[in-house]
Amino acid sequence: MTESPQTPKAPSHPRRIFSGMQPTGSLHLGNYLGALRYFVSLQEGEGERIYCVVDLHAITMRQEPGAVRAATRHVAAAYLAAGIDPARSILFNQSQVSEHAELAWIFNCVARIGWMNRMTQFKDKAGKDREAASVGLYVYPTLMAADILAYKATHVPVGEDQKQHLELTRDVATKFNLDFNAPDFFPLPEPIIPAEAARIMSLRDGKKKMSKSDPSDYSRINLADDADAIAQKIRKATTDPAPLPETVEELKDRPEADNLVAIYAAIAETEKEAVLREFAGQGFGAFKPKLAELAVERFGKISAEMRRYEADPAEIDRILSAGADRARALTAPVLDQVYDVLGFVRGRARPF
Ligand code: AQP
Repeated sequence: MTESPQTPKAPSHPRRIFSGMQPTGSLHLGNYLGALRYFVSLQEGEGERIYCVVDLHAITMRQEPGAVRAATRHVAAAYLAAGIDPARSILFNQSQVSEHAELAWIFNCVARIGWMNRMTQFKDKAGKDREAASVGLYVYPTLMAADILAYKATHVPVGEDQKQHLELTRDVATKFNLDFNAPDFFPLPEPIIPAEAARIMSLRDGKKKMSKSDPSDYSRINLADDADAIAQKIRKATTDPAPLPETVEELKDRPEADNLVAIYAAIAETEKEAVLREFAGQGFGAFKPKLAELAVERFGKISAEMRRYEADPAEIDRILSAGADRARALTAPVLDQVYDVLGFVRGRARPF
């Protein structure tokens, strides 16, 4: 059948979803509400799903080897407890699939220093003493581009904070395709950032995002926290003395209040407006116990499942290793093609 001008062109790259999380500490509510819950729901849709524990990213900051290994199992347990099914998604850790690092080197030679200098996450994470930051932290975005493009992934569910890195991934793909005269070799991956995806802030400081590596455990609700810990952290969360207002605009200069309302809305899968309609005029003495109740109800099962998985590290290792075999089957041919494009030979028995 010939293609008429009306027939939409078939996409040249099949839909493939890739995303990852760093094993840098305890996974928290922000990781879940901003990203992980979408990883799970995407299992219902079309396209292959590849979910990674990005341990090579973790070592861009100093880590104890034993801690990375434990955190890798912890993140894998969180994926599984949240509902990632290894039969429907490929679940593995990055360091077992060497093509990620291999492609990252090539992308270091494609990306420009000026691009890296614009990355806000480097500035945030390096802090004041940039000279002392690792080179790996600086080129973190090229490794992320390699993670995605080693699978020729077309869609990447991420939190709002990762949008800039995904734009850089598209720039790397575009430049590679152009530089090596390989049109459409790499797809230009699209972010999946649902409109309602929440950016969850620290329970201690409403202007800082909730983060795994925040030294204060009271700044976040960990997915592994039990009911008592969740309730206690919400009770102690920083707030102001005013009651909840009637409109979202009135939360603008009250970051901590805004954050707790946003968390409630995200867990209840509703809008902040709806939360304010229910709680306007009430103080935090009334609101916090309701939020704690909701959080315990929603996360109690996940945290119990996490503890169950974490009690069996051998089973987690088996799942990661089987996932890595499946991942390698996808990345090896892509790297072979990349080497061909570059004029290299990749470990195959043919003359140079
Ligand atoms: N506070 C957050 N709100 C919404 N989404 C968030 N994400 C992270 N924090 C929030 C999303 O979770 C995914 C995994 O993140 P990551 O492991 O790659 O690292 P990160 O973004 O640097 O997350 P953390 O928790 O802040 O870790 P550390 O402390 O190690 O830097 C991403 O999709 C991210 O957007």
